[in-house]
Amino acid sequence: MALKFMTADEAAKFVHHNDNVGFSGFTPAGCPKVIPAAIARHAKSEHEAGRPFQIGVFTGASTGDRLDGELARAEAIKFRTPYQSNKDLRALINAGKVDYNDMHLSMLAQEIRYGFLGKIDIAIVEAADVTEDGEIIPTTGVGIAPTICRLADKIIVELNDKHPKEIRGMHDIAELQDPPHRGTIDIVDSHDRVGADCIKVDPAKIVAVVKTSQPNDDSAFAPLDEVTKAIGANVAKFFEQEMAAGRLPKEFLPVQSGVGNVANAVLGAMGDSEQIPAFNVYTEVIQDSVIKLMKKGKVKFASGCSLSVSREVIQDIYAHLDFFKDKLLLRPLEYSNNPEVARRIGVIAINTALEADIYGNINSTHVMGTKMMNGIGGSGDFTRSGYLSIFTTPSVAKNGDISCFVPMVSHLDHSEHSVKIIISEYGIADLRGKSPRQRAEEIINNVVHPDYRQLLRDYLAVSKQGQTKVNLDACFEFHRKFQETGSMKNADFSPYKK
Ligand code: 0RQ
Repeated sequence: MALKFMTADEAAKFVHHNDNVGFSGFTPAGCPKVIPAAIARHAKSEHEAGRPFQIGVFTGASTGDRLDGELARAEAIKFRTPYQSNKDLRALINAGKVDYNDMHLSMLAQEIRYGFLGKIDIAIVEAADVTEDGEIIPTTGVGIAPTICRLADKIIVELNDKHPKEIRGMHDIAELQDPPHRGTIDIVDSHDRVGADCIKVDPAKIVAVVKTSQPNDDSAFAPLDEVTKAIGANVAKFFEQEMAAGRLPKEFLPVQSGVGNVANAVLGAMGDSEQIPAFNVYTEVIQDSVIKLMKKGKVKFASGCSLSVSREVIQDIYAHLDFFKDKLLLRPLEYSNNPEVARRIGVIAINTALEADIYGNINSTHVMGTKMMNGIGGSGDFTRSGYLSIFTTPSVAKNGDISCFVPMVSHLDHSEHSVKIIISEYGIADLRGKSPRQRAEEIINNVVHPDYRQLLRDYLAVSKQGQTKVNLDACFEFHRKFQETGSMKNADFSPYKK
C-alpha cells in the first residue's frame, strides 16, 4: 500500500477534540518533533473560532518542549499520563487545569490494554524508516509505541532522516500478553532479546507520513559540583564495601540509574573505581555517561527504553554503529521497566529523592506535599523489585533552607519497606535489617546536613514511643516553618509534648 506523504499541518487534521493520542518516545528521544506543534496550531485556531479542542496525551514518559510544551501553551491538553517534566505543563497541572495521572511507568501499556484509561484513538510515532507493508523502525525512544500502534485506529508516522535506517536491529519490540495468558519473560541477562526488530502494523492504518529532519533536543548537563561529586563518590564507595563484604557477586549486577546530574555523577564515579568491574546497564534512560563508560570498556551492554543523549553523543553513536549496535538495545517500556525482570536479573536501582524522612520513606514527586515536580516515573518499578534499592539526594535544597531529610515525608512514593540505602554528600545510611529506631539514628548520623541533625533529634525527643516514634502534631514542623518563615532551620519542637 503506497505511503501517504503530507505536511504536518495536513496530518494534524486527523486529530480531533477529545481524542486520546498516543505518542512514541521517552524523554525527548523518539518523540515526534513537528506534528505536536501542528496539533497545537490547529487547537489555537479552533479556540479562536470558539470551538473546544483538547486531547488526552499518552507517552512513554516525559517528552521534549516540542510536544508537551507546545501543546500545553496552546491549552490543548485535557489529560496527561504517565510522566512529564515540562515547566509549562507542570504549571497547568499545579493550577488544576490539566488532569495528570502520575503512574508507575511499567504499568502504562497494560493499563491501556486493560481498558482502564479509555481508548487510544490515534498513534503518532517517530520512525527512522517505514515500509509500505507496515514495518515501522522506531528511533531512539520506544516507550509505549507497540501498544498504541496496535490499539489505535489511525497511525501517523513522523519519518525523521536524522536517524539512519541502519539503526534497525537496535530495538527489541514485543508486547506482553495479558492475564490469564501472560507467560514468563525470557530475559535472564540484560542482552537477551524476546521480540522483533520493528513494529509491525496493518499498513491500512497508516493515514499519514510526515517527513522531517529535526534532531532530538540536546540534553545538556550542568557541570558536576562538589555536592554531586561527593554523592557519586559515596555511591562508588558503598559498592566497593559491598564487593569486599561479598554481598555483591564478583561479576557485579546490572545497574539502573535515574536521570539527571546526580545520576551522571554516580556513573562517572563508578567508572573511575578500580574495584568495580565492568558491568551491564538495565535501565529506562541511557544517558551520555553510559556511552562514555561503554567506550572505556567499563559498561559492557546497556538495555533501555530510550537513548537520551546529547547531540554530540548521538552523532558519535551513528558514526560508529558497528561498535555500538551489539552493545545497545532499546525495548518497550513494559520490558525495560518490568518488575519481574528487575527482580530476576537483580537490578541495582539508584534513584533520586526530593525528600526522605528519618525512617526511609521517600517523596520523589511533590514539593511541600502539594506541587507536582515531575512524577514517579520508573523509580518505583525498579525500587520495589531491585536487588538493592538506593536513593541519592543532596542533604539540603534552596541554599540550605530546606532539609531533604524531614521528620515525615509530605508525600509518599517509596515506602520504608522498599528503600534499602540512602546516600547524600555526607555519607551512606544503610537501612537494611534495621528497626525504625535504628534507621532514624543511621540517617541522622550519616546523611543529614549537620545544621539539621539536632533539630531531628529534638523531634524524636517529643515523639511518642512505639514501633515508629511519631508526633502527629509536630511531624510537619519543618514544612510549616519553611512556609511561614522561608527556612526549615526555624523549626522549634520545644512547644510540643510527647
Ligand atoms: O529546584 O530546579 O528550582 O533549583 O528540586 O532538584 O537536586 O537538581 O535534583 O534534577 O536530580 O531532580 C526527584 C525531582 C530530583 C528527580 C527529582 C528542588 C531543587 C531543584 C531539582 P530548582 P535537584 P534532580 C528514572 C526514575 C522522579 C522520577 C524518577 C525526579 C529541583 O530525580 O523527578 O526517579 N525523580 N525517575 O532545589 C523542595 C525539597 C527539594 C526541592 C530538591 N526537598 N523540597 N524542593 N528540590 N529537593 C529511572 C531511570 O531509569 C532513568
